[in-house]
Amino acid sequence: MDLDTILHRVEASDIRIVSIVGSGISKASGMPTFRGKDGLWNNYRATDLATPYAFKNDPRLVWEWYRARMRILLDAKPNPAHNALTLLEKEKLSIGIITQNVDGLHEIAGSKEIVEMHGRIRYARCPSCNHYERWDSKEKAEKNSDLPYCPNCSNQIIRPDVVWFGEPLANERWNKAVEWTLNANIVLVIGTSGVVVPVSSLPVFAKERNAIVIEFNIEETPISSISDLSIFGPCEKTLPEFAEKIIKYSRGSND
Ligand code: BV8
Repeated sequence: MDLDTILHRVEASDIRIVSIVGSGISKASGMPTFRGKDGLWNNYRATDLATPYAFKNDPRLVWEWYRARMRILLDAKPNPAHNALTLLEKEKLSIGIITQNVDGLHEIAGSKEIVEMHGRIRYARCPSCNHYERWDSKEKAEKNSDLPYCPNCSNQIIRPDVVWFGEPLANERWNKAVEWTLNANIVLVIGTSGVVVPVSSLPVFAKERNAIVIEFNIEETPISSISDLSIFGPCEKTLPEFAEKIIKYSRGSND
């Protein structure tokens, strides 16, 4: 089915988009993906490092990994794919962005309605007191093997404010993501391999509610089989083209 046919399945004056986003959207901003060949950390797998066990077992290695990612992130800027989602929100066509990414680039792009399902790498927190601090600075990201202890209660090593594998997602984030997904009539699934639970189940909920599911990826994923349309190509190119098309379609209703 082509995009025009699909779009005509929703009222031009009643477009409610939710975007479910993964690391592929930030590739063009210089952020490596988790599972691609240029994966985040070639000699280790993210699932080996982004876990409470890895942090307990070797906090230095885990902090080395996060500092390395932060050094890349400090130079990263939103790309045309992030900006396309901000434009859809400005045009009042987007309910919100459900992102698995922890890089904060949607917020920097100017999007307001965002749920960061897996937390935020630009912040660190103490596991035992309520100390919370920004981590996205040159000095904090520089290569060093010191372990950052909590300046408040000092007996704990602070940790990135992210959700690790094996940790539950915050209820309020999950509830909001489900509410948005059930309220959408178009769900965009952008730059995600669709393997991480529970976010990967959201497109299935949408499909069950007869929402239109459109996938943006450079290759087939498990989401492709439930998508009404898979638009293959780099999303930094395909998403702005889609946004332009759907904005034109929505405006056609007011002409
Ligand atoms: C939970 C934060 C329960 C940290 C992340 C066995 C089977 C099934 C499930 C499990 C299992 N064992 C364990 C689980 C559950 C586990 C899970 O899903 N594991 C996976 C690996 C199977 N999930 C969890 O543990 C979650 N918690 O279930 O809790 C619970 C309940 C009560 C009590 C205790 C526990 C928590 C998951 C969160 C993990 N944290 N990140 C950090 O970032 O440091 S996940 C991490 O993966 C990132 O957030 C990342 O975004 C996310 C998903 O990956 P993708 O975004 O999809 O990235 P990926 O590289 O995979 O894909 C990129 C895609 O982009 C590719 O498709 C590529 O083709 C495409 N692409 C590339 N370039 C472009 C592009 N597309 C378009 N344009 C381009 N230019």
